[in-house]
Amino acid sequence: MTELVQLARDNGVAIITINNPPVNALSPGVPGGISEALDQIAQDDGIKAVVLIGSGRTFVAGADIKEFGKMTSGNARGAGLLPLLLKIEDSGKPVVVAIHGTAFGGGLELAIAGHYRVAVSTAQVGQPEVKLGLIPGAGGTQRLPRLAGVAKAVEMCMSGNPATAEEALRFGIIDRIVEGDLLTGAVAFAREVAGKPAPKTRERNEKLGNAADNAMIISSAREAAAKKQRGLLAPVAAISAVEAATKLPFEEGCKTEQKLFLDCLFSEQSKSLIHVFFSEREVAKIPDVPKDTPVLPINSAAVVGAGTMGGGIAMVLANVGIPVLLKEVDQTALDRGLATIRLNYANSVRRGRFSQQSAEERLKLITPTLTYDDFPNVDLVIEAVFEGMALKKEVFKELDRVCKLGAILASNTSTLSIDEIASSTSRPAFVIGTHFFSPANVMRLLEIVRGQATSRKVIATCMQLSKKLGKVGVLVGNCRGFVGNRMFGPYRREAQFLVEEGAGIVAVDQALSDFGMAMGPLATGDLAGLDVGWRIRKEYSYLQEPGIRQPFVEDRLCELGRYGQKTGAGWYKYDEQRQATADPIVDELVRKWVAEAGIVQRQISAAEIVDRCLYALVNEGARILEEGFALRASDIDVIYLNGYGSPTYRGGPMWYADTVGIRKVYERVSEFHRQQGEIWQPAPLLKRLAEEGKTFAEFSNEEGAAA
Ligand code: 3H9
Repeated sequence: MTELVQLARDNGVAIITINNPPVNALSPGVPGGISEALDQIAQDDGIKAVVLIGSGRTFVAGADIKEFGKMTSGNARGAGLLPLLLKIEDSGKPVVVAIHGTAFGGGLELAIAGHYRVAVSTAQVGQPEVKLGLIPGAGGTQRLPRLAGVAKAVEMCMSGNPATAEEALRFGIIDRIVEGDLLTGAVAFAREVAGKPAPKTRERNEKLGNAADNAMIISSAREAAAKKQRGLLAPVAAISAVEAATKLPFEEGCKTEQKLFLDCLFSEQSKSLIHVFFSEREVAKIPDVPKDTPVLPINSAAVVGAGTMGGGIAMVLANVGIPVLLKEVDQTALDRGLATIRLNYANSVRRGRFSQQSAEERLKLITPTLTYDDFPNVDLVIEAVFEGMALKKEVFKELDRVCKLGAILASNTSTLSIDEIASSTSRPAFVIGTHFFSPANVMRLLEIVRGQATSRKVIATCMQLSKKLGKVGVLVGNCRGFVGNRMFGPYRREAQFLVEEGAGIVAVDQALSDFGMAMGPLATGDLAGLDVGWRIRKEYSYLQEPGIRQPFVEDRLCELGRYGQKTGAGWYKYDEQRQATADPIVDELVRKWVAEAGIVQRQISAAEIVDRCLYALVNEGARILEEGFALRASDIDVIYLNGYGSPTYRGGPMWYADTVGIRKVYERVSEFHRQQGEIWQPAPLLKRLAEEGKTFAEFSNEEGAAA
């Protein structure tokens, strides 16, 4: 037997332990090891029952995702698992699977091939394959409905969301929740069932329901997938695979599942989603801030500014139990901020996210204040005042005066220089950017901006804190707009140019929404408020190079008071419920302004809209990468996926460029350069990679960069 699987005996019960840290993935060697153990058990007359358990922090988190990239149509069939699962099911001695941590993907498929399952109360079970663009590929779509019923199986396989132990018990996925030591409980259970006939999951057809009910379940699942999982192939395939379980005998159903699994496995979507999975873990790895870097305790915090962002950030902190002071300059602003927080919490209670009691507890953790009196006690301050350098510097000067040494002073600025802000303090090593995205209590992204002097300890603390807050923290360098907004500028610039050149407003947004973006760029502007960018453009107008084309329609809309959703009109017009409709007045105005500017309009295809907007992102991303303001291309992808509504199944803009082919992207960018002038100068890195036939991913792996 391999080191990955161990066999022990306890008075007539065999204990098979999977030992493949960190998550006991079913890497090569694990299925073989279990199979060998079963062979030995079959020959040992002294053994009456079997317990299968995982060592370390979890049962089995699934197939080894790293192996998927190596699979070809020749070697991918069930990744060697299917025969093992039949062997477990056919074992003459009952197999009790003991679950702690997670039984995910192939891990749950392994578990439900056993005759019984016991779990600790904190365990979770799930088929998260769709999140990787896959479906269960080792019988999960066929066995799960036989245990949990068709509706629950469809829900789990199409959403990828896990069930708690309690839920799993209720649905028949597990048979008992064990209090106390799991192995002891599992062995006791095994003794209870030893010698009795053991049920084979694949023969348990009683929960498969009837044709009419199943047709309803399947059709409403398809409808929901089309709405909520727009553009994703795997959920649709998962539904079809469970449908096969309701219509075909087990073996035939497994064949259908295999075919659908392989279609998914070799799809571009799955490769992109697997890229996303590893990118989101890679992001935490910072070459000069290793895992063992000491961190500072964050037991209390303060937020300066109770506007939309400040209030949201205070909620984020309170949500994880960190008491937070919320400071404003006057009572009216403070009251307004608190009222918004109360409303947001009430909405969460109404939507069933948490209980009234929990909302009250969170609210109690937020202490409103008009002074800095209690600031000397806090471990972290996040400044979220109006976006203006003079004001930020004033606030930081004050924070420097009142806060204890060792407190982290963070700014939520979205564009301004962290170094300049830090220069107003006597402790730039403790100053950092924590750029939350709106709404702060919802969006997962947190750009962590490293200044020249920011200490490693402070970076490590903020990275750790981001995880605690349920955010994906991405370390970026200190350039204007950091990574996300610096790239968003050219992206939105192109959207506006396209409108000036003759593409309709709706056509621009529709093309990008069809590409998979959560929202089109013009509608996004309306949501964020067009006046925000307008003000920033005015503040930085001295930086604009003369002779470089600038979009002008949005500024004109702002001059007319059309700031977007908040004023009921922007690119679109909005009703009371903030539902957008096209506004012919804007079309008319655009035509007039464009004619006055001497721009001749033309027909523009959806493909050109997508290329112009996406490649503007990519070209700027390439500059950021080469200049070292992002550590790797995949970090940029993580930013776009979690903060800007980029579709996960395209893997983020840099990955998308890799999949299109850097040479092709470079040629198209060069074409835009010839047509549109200097703003489309290809990034030197894009040119180099195109010439060398390389990808952004290869650049990151080989050369890396220092943020
Ligand atoms: C599948 O099973 C298909 C089947 O139907 C069968 C087909 C035949 N493989 O997330 P963490 C690594 S598809 C390889 O930071 P946590 C991860 O990269 C699979 N590696 O920890 C990281 O490495 P590093 C279905 C894996 O405690 C380390 O483990 N299963 C795998 O926050 C720690 O991970 C899934 O989709 C894996 N399966 O969360 C489950 N899983 O330290 C995917 C993890 O080098 N996994 N790693 O960066 C998860 O959801 C979470 O990792 C889990 C732990 C909840 C388990």
